[in-house]
Amino acid sequence: MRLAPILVVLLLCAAALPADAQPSSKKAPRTLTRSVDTVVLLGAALGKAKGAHISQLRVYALHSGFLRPITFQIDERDQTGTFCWTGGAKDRRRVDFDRGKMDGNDELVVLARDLGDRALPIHIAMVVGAMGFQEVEITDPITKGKAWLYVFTFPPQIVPGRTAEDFTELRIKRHKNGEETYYWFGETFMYNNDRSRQNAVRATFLGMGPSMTRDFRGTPNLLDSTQVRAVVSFMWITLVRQSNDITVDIGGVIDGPLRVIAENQLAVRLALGYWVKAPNSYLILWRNKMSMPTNANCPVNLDESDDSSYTLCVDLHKDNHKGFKFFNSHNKTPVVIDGKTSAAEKRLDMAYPDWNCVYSKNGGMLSKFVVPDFLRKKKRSKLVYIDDANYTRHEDEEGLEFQKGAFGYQGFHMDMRGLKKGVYPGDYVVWYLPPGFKPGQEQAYLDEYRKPLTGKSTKIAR
Ligand SMILES: [Ca+2]
Ligand SMILES: [Ca+2]
Ligand SMILES: [Ca+2]
Repeated sequence: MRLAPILVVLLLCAAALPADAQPSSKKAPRTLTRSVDTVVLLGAALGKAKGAHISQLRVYALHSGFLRPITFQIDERDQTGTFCWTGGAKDRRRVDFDRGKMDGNDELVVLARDLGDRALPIHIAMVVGAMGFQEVEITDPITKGKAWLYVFTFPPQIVPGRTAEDFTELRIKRHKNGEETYYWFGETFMYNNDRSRQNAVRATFLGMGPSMTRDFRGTPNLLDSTQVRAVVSFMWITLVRQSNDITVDIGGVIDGPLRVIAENQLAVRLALGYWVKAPNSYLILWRNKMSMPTNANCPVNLDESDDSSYTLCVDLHKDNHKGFKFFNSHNKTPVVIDGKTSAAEKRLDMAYPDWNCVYSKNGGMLSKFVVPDFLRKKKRSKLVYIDDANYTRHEDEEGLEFQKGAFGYQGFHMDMRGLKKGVYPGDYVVWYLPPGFKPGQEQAYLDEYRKPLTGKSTKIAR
């Protein structure tokens, strides 16, 4: 009860405020309209919050004249930029050099939809017990719309509890034979690799549900599977590597309320002792998407002749594809996915797309395969789209898919002929669209990737 007098004084201050003098935020209301984004801010942009112990920080936003706690996550990175893994492989775990304080390369994560109006000193004074605070102004680089958040520091004895929401979760089920199933839970979706257990991130089940659902038993599976096919020709040999030859193990993990970051330990054996690996690569699960920033290390120079390519596609479920449509950056008029190739589908512009989208009234997927420009522009780089219940692919013959036929099978084909040995950065992003999605709404998601919200520490208005 040592703290009681301080609290009493603070409570009296708040109580002394006459009801009709309720501070208004009319001076600087939120003008930020973006709401699908997750915002990532470097510690360097957090002013006075830097140097504080992370366990003593809480994040607030001003709504209807009151500062209220919002859900946040702080992930530390060490001096080499490596995330300070708190879970996953034991030998990958580490602590930051400052042992848990906020420094320049640590990252604060918040949701754009939670951000609020700009606070006045009178609002700040109502946050009981805080030792200090920092205002952070968030700006949409496209519209210049603004919103604010407030990072408060509390004495260790009286740090308020955290909000209870946990939008992202990775659950790993270990089977008796040593295999593992990875369940990736977002806010309104879950996918797992249960039928392809050597690849932690290959989806063989996708379910969509109401916000914060964790039980997907009885939820229809929307997918057959994601499928990858790599062809590499070098030193007079041509190798084909399919989904099942590509192993993705997970190293370190950080599993917070707003994102799960997992180290991607991808490995593909070529031949002659050559392996494709992916140093400094991640699988990141967000509230409404999965992103996979990857540095692919090509260990050999690929031949100019013969085929060298990488194909990354998704096939929908043979029964549960009904009601789905497809459109993309080059084909804005949706075509119907029904296992039959229509005239409109035959006329699709097959140029390499910036993005692809499949959607129904129950939700959908918006995907982007980001590859180096010179590969995207190669002549044979293109869209893959097949809607034909009788279609048979290589994968079918080799038993790598689970259902015969192609139902809105779509994705990206990247030409790699002549690729020089080296490390190539790329990213694969899939947003899981909530029910009610309509064409045109994809722009909000694409803006998140193309023009992320920015933040800087500011002094409060007086
Ligand atoms: Ca750090
Ligand atoms: Ca730190
Ligand atoms: Ca069709």
